Amino acid sequence: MKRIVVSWAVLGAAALLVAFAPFNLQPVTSNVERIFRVEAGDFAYSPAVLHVNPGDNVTIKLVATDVVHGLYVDGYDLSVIAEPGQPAVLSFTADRPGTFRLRCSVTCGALHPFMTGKLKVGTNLLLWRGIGLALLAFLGILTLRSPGLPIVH
Ligand SMILES: [Cu+2]
Repeated sequence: MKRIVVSWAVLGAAALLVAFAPFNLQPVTSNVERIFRVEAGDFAYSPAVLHVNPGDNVTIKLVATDVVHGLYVDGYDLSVIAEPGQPAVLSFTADRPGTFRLRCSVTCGALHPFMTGKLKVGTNLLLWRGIGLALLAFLGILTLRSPGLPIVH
């Protein structure tokens, strides 16, 4: 009987750890070259969301398809401006995890303030936490079915 109580306490503690532990204190760095071709036109970026891992070397080739557009990366304080027919390149190391807004830095028309995108730097923590919790729930079911689960002692 005592064994079941202990194992549930262990599982509960593990669940809390998986759900709330600040894993991003030590982000997994990958140092991979990530090259994106981003088309800027019609008040939008395509693709609008860029995913990279912390530590990646990111190169964004900005291609303006109608008028002059810019791309400013919030948080990194970087920008680049591309004229039609003259792609511009922005390279940097994604050393700050988080989600950063991309904004057009050139007043390009009426919808210019809405010309935004996102740079997401980081592994998908929510996904991994979800997988971890699912595994723990599975372990919990095993514990229920066999009270003498050997992982306790
Ligand atoms: Cu623009």
